[in-house]
Amino acid sequence: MSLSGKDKTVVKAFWEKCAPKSADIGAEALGRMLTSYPQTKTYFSHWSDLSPDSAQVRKHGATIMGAVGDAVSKIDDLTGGLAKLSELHAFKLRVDPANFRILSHNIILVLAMYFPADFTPEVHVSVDKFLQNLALALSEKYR
Ligand code: HNI
Repeated sequence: MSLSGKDKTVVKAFWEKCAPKSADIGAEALGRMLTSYPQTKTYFSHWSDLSPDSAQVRKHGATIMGAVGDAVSKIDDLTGGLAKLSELHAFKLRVDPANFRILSHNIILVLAMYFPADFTPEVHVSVDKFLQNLALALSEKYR
């Protein structure tokens, strides 16, 4: 499902609000993913502490959300913009792409938690589509 012009406008405007909280949002989303979907922990077994508030989880959550913000700026060409990151996840990290949906779910949840007033159904639809397209772009190099 490709993003309409309206989806892109909605996502960009909502991201303006989220950006200052990006690190916290990413940390909370990653921490929740690791706790609620413990099968995702296998990829991070080289970390010493996988609990939601650990320094490693917080730091990597910020990294992931930074990449999501970067993807907002590449919204017109997610496949090209995320090609290197897709290659990394496919060939080096070997992350099963099913996990991209799981993380997206946790990101959506945290966005709704942090911005209950701004996260209208309209925003929900467009952000969900954006994260689906982001996951698809990250899955591109697996073929
Ligand atoms: Ni992901 C590293 C972005 C989903 C497992 N990941 C990164 C890095 C970025 C990133 C950026 C750092 C790259 C570098 O060092 O050059 N990851 C993203 C994004 C998403 C995502 C934007 C989806 C929205 N990653 C996932 C998922 C998993 C995952 C769903 C596994 C469940 N990622 C990893 C692992 C690393 C990683 C593992 C390496 C971490 C480390 O520190 O060793």
